[in-house]
Amino acid sequence: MARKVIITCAVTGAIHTPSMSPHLPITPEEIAEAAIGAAEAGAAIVHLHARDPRNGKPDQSPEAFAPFLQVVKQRSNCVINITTGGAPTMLVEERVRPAAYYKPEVASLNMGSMNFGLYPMLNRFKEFKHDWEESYLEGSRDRIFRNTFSDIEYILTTCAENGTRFEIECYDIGHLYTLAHFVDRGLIKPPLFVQSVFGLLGGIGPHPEDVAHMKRTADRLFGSEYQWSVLGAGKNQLPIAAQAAAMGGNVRVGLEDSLWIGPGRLAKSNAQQVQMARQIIEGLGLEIATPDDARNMLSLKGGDRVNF
Ligand code: KMH
Ligand code: ZN
Repeated sequence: MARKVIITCAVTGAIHTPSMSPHLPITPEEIAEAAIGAAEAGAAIVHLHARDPRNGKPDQSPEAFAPFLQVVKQRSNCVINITTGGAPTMLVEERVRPAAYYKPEVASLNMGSMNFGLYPMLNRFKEFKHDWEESYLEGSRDRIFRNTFSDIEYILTTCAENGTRFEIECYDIGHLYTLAHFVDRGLIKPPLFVQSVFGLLGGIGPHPEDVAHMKRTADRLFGSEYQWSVLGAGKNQLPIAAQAAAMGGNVRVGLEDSLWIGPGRLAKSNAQQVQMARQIIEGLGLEIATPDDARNMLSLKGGDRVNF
């Protein structure tokens, strides 16, 4: 039997701003269409953020999520993952509110405080439609994406009692050790879903050796008790997906992580990146996981046990 590979699609996020691509989903309708399109193309999990439809600014109020959560749930069986990362400008109490309220099957969980450098994108993008965009990017020179031990514990205790499990985002090797610490304390239970992030300025780089070292370390710490997934930022997205799929991993794509489908070519949709990931996976003789496969692999509670 071919191994099954979970494709996660992160459709909008909080890294890119509306002026960077006309294809970045902004409104609830666009976010819903993007998520449903990604699921139809083969994503088992959709990772969702919300934005203010008037200006595209990241919005972590539970009300901002309501209009698309219900639509995606009605039109797709995909696993819905709600961010607790929100944006690096937000504090943890604000960031956790949508996941605490909607009790999704999966929520993201960021495993360490770090620099989160978005300002190099100012070299490429120079004209902005909305006032907040340039200062948001520029401000990342002096901003810490705060995820202290106490922040992580707060998210874990708030969400775990709802049966929500986690997409555990690890941007460096030390984050794997922080995860091992929380596993030792019994606050996170296997099977772990480790989303390792490569090529984000402030975290580990995108070199194949970085990917191999992440996997080696996670194998040593978690053995068979974890599912490994990768996310390559920007142009690293598909090369890292291909490397990790060949090494036994799962993959994440989506416009949250990369606006591109090839050198200098903007992706026209999230589904286009999912199709590309699917081609790579199937080209390797592997199968894509359905949402129910992903539920089995990650021991999720089921799409009928959420609060939306
Ligand atoms: N955009 C990713 C690098 C979250 O939503 O919790 C980080 C992320 C954070 O996905
Ligand atoms: Zn995210």
